[in-house]
Amino acid sequence: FIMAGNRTFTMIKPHAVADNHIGGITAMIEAAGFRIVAMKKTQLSAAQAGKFYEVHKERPFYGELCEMMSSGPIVPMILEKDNAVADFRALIGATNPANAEEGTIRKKYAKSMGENAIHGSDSDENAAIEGAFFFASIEQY
Ligand code: DGI
Repeated sequence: FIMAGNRTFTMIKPHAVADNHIGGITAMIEAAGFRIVAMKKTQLSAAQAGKFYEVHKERPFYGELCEMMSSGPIVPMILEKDNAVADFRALIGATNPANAEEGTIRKKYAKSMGENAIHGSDSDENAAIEGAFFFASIEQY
């Protein structure tokens, strides 16, 4: 039985997949104590990226964000760990890689504010919504 709060959602962004960093990033995720519950390689259309990032639709970078996120394959995952959302935000580091702490995924793999290697849900509610966007229950083990 999985308690609420023990799961988060992530995806490896297109530039990091294109640069062959799936293995390096999933190794950091597992080494930090997360269990991979679901994982696949897929690609979003611009419209699907727009729906995923709908909360940002008024932000100036929304168009650029949707274009970047649909530019190539991504690797979405559901992860499990105690305190998953907060602990995963700590593991990925700051949105702007210039501010990302040593030892974080973004410190190692992010290239810029837009190409920042990886997504991490910001709340338990959004983790559930985002996980369900990509994965059916039969894909979550
Ligand atoms: O939760 P985060 O991914 O750390 O950051 P967020 O929820 O504020 O923004 C979502 C994504 O939008 C972020 O990972 C990259 C992109 N983004 C945020 N701020 C900027 C941005 N992209 C560009 N190009 N410029 C920004 O200022």
